[in-house]
Amino acid sequence: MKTNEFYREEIRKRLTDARYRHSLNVADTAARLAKRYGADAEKAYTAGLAHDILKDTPKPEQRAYVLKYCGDADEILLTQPALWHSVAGAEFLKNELDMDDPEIYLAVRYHTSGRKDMTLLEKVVFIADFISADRAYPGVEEMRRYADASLEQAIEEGLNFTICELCKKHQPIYKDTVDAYNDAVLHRLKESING
Ligand code: DGI
Ligand code: FE
Ligand code: FE
Repeated sequence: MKTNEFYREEIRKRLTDARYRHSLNVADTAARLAKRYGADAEKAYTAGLAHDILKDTPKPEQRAYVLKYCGDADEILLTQPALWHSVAGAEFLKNELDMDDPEIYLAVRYHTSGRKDMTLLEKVVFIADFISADRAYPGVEEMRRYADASLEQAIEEGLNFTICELCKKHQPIYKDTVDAYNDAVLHRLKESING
């Protein structure tokens, strides 16, 4: 692991000003949610700052990192450029920038798709990306209220929104996104059955 200053500069130099501002906002929101829900606020901040590290890197380079580090990449992953920066970013941080924290790795790796059985830190970063100060889509205020009331509910709403948007555009849904959605819905259904 290198110093915070080292990572901050490595992240900043790879991003446009707007994307770096987004990353600072996600870091702040992730730290706040971490305190609210009992996750490690410092790790949440670092993961939030790092989550989009390769988002502005040329797509062929992102894909090359996916191929290099992710031997089991499936067809959907390999054909959906929007998914590459999270997988490539996590591997890049781990293998090329010596960031050796497994919890931060997972939070970056799954920040776009989610997955079944996300850790608390993964959930915090996933939702921070939806509600950071720079987000202005219709419904963001409602998402912010969900995030303060229940992380689980916010995740279900976020995944519902993402899957609906992808369906409208006739895009494939990555298996981890489907698993994350089913996980969130089943969690709620089981809770209502069990009282
Ligand atoms: O990097 P950000 O813009 O901050 O946000 P993000 O990492 O959540 O990326 C959002 C993009 O990823 C958006 O264009 C939708 C896309 N996406 C998310 N889940 C899936 C997906 N695309 C496909 N094809 N399949 C998914 O499961
Ligand atoms: Fe992202
Ligand atoms: Fe982001």
